[in-house]
Amino acid sequence: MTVTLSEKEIGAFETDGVIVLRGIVTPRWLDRIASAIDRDIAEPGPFIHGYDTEDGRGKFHGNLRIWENDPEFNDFCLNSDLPALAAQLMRSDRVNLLYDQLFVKESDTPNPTRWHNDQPYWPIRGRQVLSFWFSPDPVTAETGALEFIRGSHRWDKWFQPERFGDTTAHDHYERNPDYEPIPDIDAARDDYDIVSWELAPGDAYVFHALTVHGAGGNRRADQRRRGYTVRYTGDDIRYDTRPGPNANLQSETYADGDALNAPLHPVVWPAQRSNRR
Ligand SMILES: O=C(O)CCC(=O)C(=O)O
Repeated sequence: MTVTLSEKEIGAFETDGVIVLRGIVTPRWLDRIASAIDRDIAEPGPFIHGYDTEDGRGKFHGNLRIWENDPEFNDFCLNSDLPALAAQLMRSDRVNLLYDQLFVKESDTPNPTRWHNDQPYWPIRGRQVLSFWFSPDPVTAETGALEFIRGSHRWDKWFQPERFGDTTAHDHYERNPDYEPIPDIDAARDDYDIVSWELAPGDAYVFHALTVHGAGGNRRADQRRRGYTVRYTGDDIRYDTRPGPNANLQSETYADGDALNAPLHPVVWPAQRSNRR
């Protein structure tokens, strides 16, 4: 049965732009997701965007929109408890799947994930949009736990997307004059309210699309960090044709200002009988 979140948890998400929910992905789902991740690494879907590692060590596999091609990710994104949790956190009557994404740092992969916020990468406007991020592996500071700047979603700043590293994908980001360059956060860490948590398998970070976040590399020689994230939108989200977003997330089926109502963004809450496999 889906967890009912407390007003305190929802309020913390609204104020801080990030919370941790413990034990929300069941062991059964975790097993299925772990196998699906390994399948995607072996036979990646079309949006693979692996990054070259900094000194040839380790491996950083990235991919997105994988739910469209893999039945396990599909079932999870559409039919797990996440849509009901997203509806509560966004106080939204309706939830659509935006897309899902992998960030797998194999053991001994030095690449950090640069500081950024997500919404500038996405062709949408509105406030009701969030991500769940979890891993079937234990996540520690040493393996690349995510770090967040608490409250940064309320800065209302849109930072210019940049690539996360040299990549096999053609992800060039058009400059948007309304976006700002991300400041050098690591050079002045004490000036920011940086928070991070270690995760056990089953725990998840939930964060707003404007919350600034990043991660260190995976410094452990014996521990993978298979990060999987699922993004959902709520009632107030509209398609936005501004320059800047990731080309693989744009769609010609929409005009500027449209609600997300194409099959690319299925309604997942209220639960739809047609989503059941
Ligand atoms: O897993 C990572 O290193 C980065 C994740 C991230 O940036 C995201 O899910 O938006």
